[in-house]
Amino acid sequence: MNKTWWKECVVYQIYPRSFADSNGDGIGDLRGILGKLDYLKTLGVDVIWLSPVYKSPNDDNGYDISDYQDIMTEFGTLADWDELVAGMHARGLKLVMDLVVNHTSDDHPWFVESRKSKDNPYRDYYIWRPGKADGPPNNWQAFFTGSAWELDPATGEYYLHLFTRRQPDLNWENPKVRREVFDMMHWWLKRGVDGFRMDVINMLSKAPGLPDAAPLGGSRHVQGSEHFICGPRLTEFLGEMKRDVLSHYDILTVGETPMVSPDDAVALTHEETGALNMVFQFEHMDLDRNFAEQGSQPWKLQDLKAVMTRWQKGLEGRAWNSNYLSNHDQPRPVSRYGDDGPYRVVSAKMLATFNHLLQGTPYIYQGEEIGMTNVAFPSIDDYNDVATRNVYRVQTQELGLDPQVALAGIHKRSRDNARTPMQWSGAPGAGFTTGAPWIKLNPNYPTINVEQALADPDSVFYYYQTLIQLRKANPIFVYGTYDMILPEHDEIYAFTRTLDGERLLVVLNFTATSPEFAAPAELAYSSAELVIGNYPVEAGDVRRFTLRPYEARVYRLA
Ligand code: TEU
Ligand code: CA
Repeated sequence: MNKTWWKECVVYQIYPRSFADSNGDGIGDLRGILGKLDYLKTLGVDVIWLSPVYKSPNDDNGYDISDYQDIMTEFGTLADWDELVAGMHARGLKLVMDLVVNHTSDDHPWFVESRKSKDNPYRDYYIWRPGKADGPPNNWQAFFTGSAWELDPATGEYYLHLFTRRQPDLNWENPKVRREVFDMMHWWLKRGVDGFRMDVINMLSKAPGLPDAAPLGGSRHVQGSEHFICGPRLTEFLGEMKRDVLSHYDILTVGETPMVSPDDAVALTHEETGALNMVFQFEHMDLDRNFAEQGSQPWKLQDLKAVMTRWQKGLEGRAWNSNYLSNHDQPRPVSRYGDDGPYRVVSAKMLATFNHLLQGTPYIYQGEEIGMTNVAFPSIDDYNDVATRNVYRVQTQELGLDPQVALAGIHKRSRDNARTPMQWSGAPGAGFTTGAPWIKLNPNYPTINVEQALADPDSVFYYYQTLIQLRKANPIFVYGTYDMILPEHDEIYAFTRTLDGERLLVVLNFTATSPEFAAPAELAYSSAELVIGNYPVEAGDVRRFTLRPYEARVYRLA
């Protein structure tokens, strides 16, 4: 397997709106990020991925872009951006930008032109169709509820939008669109960008004829997705992007790819032939999602083990995993896979051990490194996220769900769980802002915050720091082969990593109980040296021991 910097690095994701506010308007901004680079250096990460910072009317918090080559007014200016990237590079940090090119904002000048008339030169930049007698051109659904089509009165035709109606899909069949996107990518790369995280990049190619979809079922969680997930021209479009743009720079590329299998991922990221370095898969994120009810369901450790093992083995030697438990769209991992009550700190460390010991590049989402938790706001009015508000509206107004039940679902699933401001201190505004934050703080900021974490040698923060240092010092953390052991165990997730005659054993207790670990006979070792763990461990039998709640141990075997 080839050795590359993007396999060895650790990526930290920033959601700029919620990270650090430098001017007291309650909105995080670029100068706020600049002021925290030394904090990120202390943590030890190498790469920073910024969620979108481009001009946007913020229907979907920047994932609706109205100018790809300028900065969102509230976040600062291009000059601030230049200063930020210089500040990163001076500290040896790399910058990955979000590339959102499946769709634009409806405020983008291309769309403003496109909707004017059927013969406008920009008409074919988007996907327009006449309706059928009884409504939209087909039965596809949008991700954030409702039809994926919007009727535009100016021309009496519908345009396609897989996300909100203010996010019209670009027509990638049009070579002019591809040219515009590639030119824009060159422009940023020449300005100093070190890579791209590519939003819903596996949705660029839609099936010819845009046929009606089969009823929902299987792993397809949006009606119509079989006609736009990894569509017929996807590898061609990305191959063109690779030839035209990516291959000319030494960068990190990660595609966000909902609903893909390991085989799909290999097609996109194969060591020799793939267009991208890696993709974000969603199978582990979808285990606790009930698609039929747009709600939650309990997840089982057995399923998590099976999914992760399928990805680890499916990509082994052929492609590279990107490992994450958290991002700006997902509930907080400690509330979801761990315990946000008495075992918050140990379970956050156990999950960190898990994410950093899998083979692949680890991604950390802001606040994860101090064990930030979900939030339960008392009213729907406290929520900002367009997806959250849409689901609540449909559930309470169209499906007749009790508002309290709908709200309880939101507490579990809302994307705003990840978007409450970063908790820097216990001061009013949590050290995030001196003004009124754009979204409420999580009320636990007086106890869970960076200041507290930096003052406590036993904090989640320093555990992450140690994991990152271990990764840098031990190639086996990066390149070791993964093999699961004890596949049938309901409480323990255990696996080995092997490289050049060296072997690590990773033992993780995903429960608040105290299961016993017993090494399988075929795993031969007589001694084991603790590399890292989230509890003090005394000398004793290393083949058989009892785990404490959410305990994690990593041993080097001999
Ligand atoms: O998310 C794509 C995506 O599929 C999400 O809708 C995901 O299924 C959902 O958020 C899980 O709850 C990307 C961005 O990460 C997201 O923030 C954007 O809203 C979306 O694309 C549209 O650009
Ligand atoms: Ca600000």
